[in-house]
Amino acid sequence: MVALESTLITHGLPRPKNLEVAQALEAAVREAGAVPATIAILGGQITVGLTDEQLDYLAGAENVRKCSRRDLPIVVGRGEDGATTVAGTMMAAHMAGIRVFATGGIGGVHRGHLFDVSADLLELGRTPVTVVCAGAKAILDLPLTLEVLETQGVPVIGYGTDEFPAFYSRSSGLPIDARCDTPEAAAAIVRARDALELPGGALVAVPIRPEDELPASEAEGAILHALAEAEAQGVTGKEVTPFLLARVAELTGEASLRANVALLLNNARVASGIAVALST
Ligand code: PSU
Ligand code: MN
Repeated sequence: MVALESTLITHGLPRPKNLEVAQALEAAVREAGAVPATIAILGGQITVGLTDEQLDYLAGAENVRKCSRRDLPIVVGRGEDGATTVAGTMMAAHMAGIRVFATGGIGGVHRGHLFDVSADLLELGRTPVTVVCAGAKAILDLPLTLEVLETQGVPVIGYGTDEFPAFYSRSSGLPIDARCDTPEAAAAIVRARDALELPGGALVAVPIRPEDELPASEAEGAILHALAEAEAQGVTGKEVTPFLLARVAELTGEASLRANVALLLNNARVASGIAVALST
């Protein structure tokens, strides 16, 4: 089983592309021989494995709350709808016994706002779910994000790479903790973590494929522009990540959106391979 998150559906991708991508991710997991479970909160129920109708509803819903750890009791207690972030999805996946989760990029430490540390990083330190991603979102401070992962005791595995990937582009120049070139090699580390009864998860960082990559210089220009706008407009808290990603997509003429979709599909395939390896 491979968990998939819902914040990217409600806050990450524009309509109607969001539904298309959510369905394509589920299809990619099935093609790779695993079972997808898209996770969200619907009417206060933590829902693991949305039906086609539920996916369709969520993709069209307005003002759905972005749910990290702190939001979960609020949305459940009030019987509301919520889209789970990486942290929220990890929690729900673990409750349901799912060990592998595919996403685009995790949250991290925001540039210039060193106390804005995504709850994703702390969740990775406490919940035993393996998160497959293309690194942390490039809008973040990647060196500091890796520092916090180290503090949290999270092994960072580079999948087919010696470097921490930079989301839209393949390299950041930053080292990972271990390189794995096969699903079995990654599964062996996950199994060891379980056997050692360590509390947290593991991060598998998969670089975007070369043909889908957005040159780092191109992405960085748009990111710097979007960051300046966020400062000027006083965007803060949980709004920062969706704001920056949407602006980067606009500023790159959708090239970042294409890269985002490509890396999501790639991560879904790798996660499925690891889930299959863990099940055998
Ligand atoms: N993808 C997007 N927009 C988002 C997110 C993903 O296009 O907002 C979510 C992810 O689910 C990630 C979260 O877990 O942003 C990190 O946000 P924060 O920095 O508020 O923790
Ligand atoms: Mn944040």
